[in-house]
Amino acid sequence: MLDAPQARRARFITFEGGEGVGKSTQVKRLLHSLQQRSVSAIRTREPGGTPKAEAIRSFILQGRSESWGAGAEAVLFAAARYDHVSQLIAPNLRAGTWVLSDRFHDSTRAYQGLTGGVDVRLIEALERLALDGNTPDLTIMLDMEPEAAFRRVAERAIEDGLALTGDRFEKEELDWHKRLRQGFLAIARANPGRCIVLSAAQSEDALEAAIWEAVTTRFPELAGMSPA
Ligand code: T5A
Repeated sequence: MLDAPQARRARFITFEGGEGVGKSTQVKRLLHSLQQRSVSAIRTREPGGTPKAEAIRSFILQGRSESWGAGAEAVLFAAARYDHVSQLIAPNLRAGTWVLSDRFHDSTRAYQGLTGGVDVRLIEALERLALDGNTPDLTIMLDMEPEAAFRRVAERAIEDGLALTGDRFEKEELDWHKRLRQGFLAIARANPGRCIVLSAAQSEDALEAAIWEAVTTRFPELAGMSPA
């Protein structure tokens, strides 16, 4: 049984995984489930979440930093994260609001570190500066074959009537995305107390139920709350 102060503590939950695995979809669904139970909660994303971090997002995803190399891009992601944590995430957690983030520091570990080859000492030093102790309480890793996730992204582009141009990272080769997937799984194995891996190759409803089960198991204070 949790004591009262612990029961009231706002939680920080991150969603991670490769391109198109369904992170944004499930962040929205979890936010809805929390708000239905009158839990104060917000959703945000990385890179981005604050005006300055969104400016860095546009710069990177347009490919303008690509020629600078993965190390410089890791620094840019960390600069965006520093602003995001200090201006949005930490103040909300302090005020008792749960924060759900669509990607966070594990994306830098996986994309720039394990897949991009940036020295782990740089990744860890940037992480310490940017997070300033705000490590997620729970990280939900959504895992599936990159080929299947790409099909989803392509279908979404067709439905939206958009050309499938892809951002800076979506353009990488399939092999690169397979290594990325292994990188996320390695992070989860190394952090079993924080990370849970769920198959993203199930329906949106089934995955939502699996996430809710994982969240209520980790935070039992939610289990007794009925939706309004
Ligand atoms: N990056 C980011 C780094 O390199 N380092 C870093 O430190 C950080 C923070 C961000 C890019 O930046 C890189 C990683 C990324 O390349 P982004 O636009 O945020 O760019 O990229 P993604 O996170 O990949 O965003 P996507 O929108 O492409 O993927 P999502 O959020 O995983 O997927 P979602 O929910 O949008 O769903 C995709 C499609 O699939 C359908 C949805 O309706 C949608 O059409 N779908 C499902 N279909 C069937 N079954 C399900 N269960 C489904 N769930 C969703």
